[in-house]
Amino acid sequence: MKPDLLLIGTVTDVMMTRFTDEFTVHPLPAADELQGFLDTTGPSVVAVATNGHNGMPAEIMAGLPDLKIISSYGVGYDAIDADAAAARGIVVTHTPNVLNDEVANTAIMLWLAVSRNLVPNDAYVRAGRWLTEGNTPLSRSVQDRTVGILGLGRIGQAIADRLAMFNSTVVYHSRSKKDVPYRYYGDLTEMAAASDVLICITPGGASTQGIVNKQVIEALGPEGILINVSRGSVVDEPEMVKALQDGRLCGAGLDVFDKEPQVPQELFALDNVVLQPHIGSATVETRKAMGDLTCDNLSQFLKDGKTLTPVPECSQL
Ligand code: A2R
Repeated sequence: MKPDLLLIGTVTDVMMTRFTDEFTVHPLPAADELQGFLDTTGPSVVAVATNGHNGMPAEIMAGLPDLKIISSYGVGYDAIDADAAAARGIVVTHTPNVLNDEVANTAIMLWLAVSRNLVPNDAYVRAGRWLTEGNTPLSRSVQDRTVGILGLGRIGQAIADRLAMFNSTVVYHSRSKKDVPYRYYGDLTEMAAASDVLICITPGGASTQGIVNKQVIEALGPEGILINVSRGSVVDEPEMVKALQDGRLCGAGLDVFDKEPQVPQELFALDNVVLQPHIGSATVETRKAMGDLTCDNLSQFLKDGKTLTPVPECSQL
């Protein structure tokens, strides 16, 4: 008898094959069938496979009394109550490191696109306006800028590494000072005031909710560019939208949104923003690596009760 696994969200065929090799897989039932599923099958479910977006709803976790592992596809796990899981002895795993380069590349791509007017210029050429109206306005250089990184962790460091190519002055804000050759700001507003660009790459969740607030946006200022590849919740979205509309913020490159896939409609009318549908890590190569690690964590757990990449809250389990 294979152990029971509850699958939340969709996965690739490769992942599904690996899951079904080792588990009896139960896709998450529709809302009106959920309670029936929890009553009948819930008691035998030992594993959940999910992702950073769908997470682990508390009412489902409560209905799985023998749950032992939640393997999440993605590095951010703000949609999973890891403390509550750890308190029940449930290990939560995620997929750190394998996506550092990809998300860092996405951050740089967004910054270049916003600074150099990539999207409006492309539209200009396609509309035939180059022929009739001549050259477009000059853009702003990404060379020799001060770039503030909010969250100098695994991905933040990969972003900093890339910034050397642009002769950037890298500064950062995180909860603690790191042993790195970049200036640390304990105060985010102060860092924003000193930065030409603010790149957000912290986790989401309560501790970072809206920390890029009105004050930080004002400090970044009318010449400043905001790049968000972390979570939409990190930025006060209504304040950001107003600042972009009023020219109090120069531009923004956004891969994430507070209520995604809903995006504030006001942004659609703005030329100074580049909008992406949360694709920071979404390449064939990186998503494969994330899928492999999601499966490897489950396989390892079945083998010896250990996991490869538990979240910090569960590292002592
Ligand atoms: O705890 P610290 O001092 O190491 O700082 C972490 C920082 N961070 C914060 N900074 C300011 N205020 C906070 N409340 C706060 N909470 C955390 O974010 C650290 O420098 C960084 C997170 O780094 P890692 O844990 O290595 O995460 P990784 O792999 O870089 O991914 C970051 C996020 C994910 O959670 C997803 O939301 C997104 O990127 O894909």
